[in-house]
Amino acid sequence: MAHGSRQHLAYELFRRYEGNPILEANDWPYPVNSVFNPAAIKLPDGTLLLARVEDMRGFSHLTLCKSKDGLTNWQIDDAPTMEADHDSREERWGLEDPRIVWLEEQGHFAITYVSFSEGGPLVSLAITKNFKTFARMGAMLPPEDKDACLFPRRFDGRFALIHRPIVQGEAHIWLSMSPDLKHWGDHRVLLRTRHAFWDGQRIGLACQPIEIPEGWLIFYHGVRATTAGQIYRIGLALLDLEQPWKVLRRSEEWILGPRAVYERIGDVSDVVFVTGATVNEENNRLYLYYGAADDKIAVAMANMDAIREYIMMCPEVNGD
Ligand code: BMA
Repeated sequence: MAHGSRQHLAYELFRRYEGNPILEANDWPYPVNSVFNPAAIKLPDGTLLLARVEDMRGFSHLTLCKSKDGLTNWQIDDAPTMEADHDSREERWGLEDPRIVWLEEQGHFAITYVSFSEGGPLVSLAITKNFKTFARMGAMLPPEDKDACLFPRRFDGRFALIHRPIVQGEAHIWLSMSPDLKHWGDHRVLLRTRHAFWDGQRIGLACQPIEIPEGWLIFYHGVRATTAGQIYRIGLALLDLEQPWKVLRRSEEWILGPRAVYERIGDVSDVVFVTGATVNEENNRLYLYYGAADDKIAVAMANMDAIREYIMMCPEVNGD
C-alpha cells in the first residue's frame, strides 16, 4: 500500500463530533476551573465518563457523567465522585487522568488513575461494581509513573499493566505483569519515543486497550517539543492478542492532533489527550473521548473497519 494513501486515510480516519466540546466547566453543577481527560466505558444503559475535574486550587478530583447516547444530555454528579484520600500521602495534590476497564473474570471495574503529591505522580488502583462505592487498592508502582491501564483479562494467569514511568529522563511506554494486581514484575519497554517524529519527546498510553480480531489496539499520545511549546497528538499501535508484550504494528503518522479551535486554545494549548473509548455496536464506530487543551471534553469517531484497515497498513514492528 502506497505511503501517500495511508497518510490520506490517517488524516480522515477520525471525525470530530459537531457538538464538540461535549462537556465544559460551565456545565458543572458546582464551581470548577476545568474538566478534561475522562475515562470512558459503555454500560447497558449508556456511556459513563469519569472526568478529571480541576478545582480552583489547581487540584483534581474525578466526577461521574452519564449519557444514553454518549454525546448529549449528560447527567453530572452534583458533587465530586472520587476525591483524593487526604490520609494517604500519595494523593495530597489530587487525582488525575483515570482509565477504566471491566474485569470480566473478577466481575468488577478497575480504575487506574494518577495520584499526585510532592513524592511525584504515581499510578493507583480502585475497584468498583457500581461507581458509587470504590475500594482503594493503593499505589501499584513507585513514582514517577502515569498513563496506566490494565488489560480486561489475564494472560497465562497474569494481569498486564501498561504504564509510563520516567526512567533516566526518558518517557517510553512499559508493560508489567502481576499474578494478583499487587506484586508487579517482568517490566519491559513496549513502545519507545521516536526521535525526530511527532512522538519524539514523550509518549504515554491514551485510552484502555481495545480488542479486535487482529490484536489489541493501543492508542497513545505523543509529544513534540517546538519553539512555541509542546504539541500532544494521538497515534496507534497493535499488540499480539495472547502475548501483549509483542508489538505487531505502529502508525508512523498521528491520527488525531490539535486542529479545532477548542483543541488549540485553552488552559494548555495544542493538546489532544485521549483517556477513554467506547465501541458503539449500533453504528460500528469507536468513540474516542479526550481532553481538549486541558480544559474541556470532546469526542471523535471512526468506523471500526476503517481503523482495522488503517492499522494493518501500518509498518510491522520487529522486536525490541
Ligand atoms: C500530561 C498530563 C495530562 C495533561 C497533559 C497536557 O503530562 O499531565 O494530564 O493533559 O500533560 O498538559
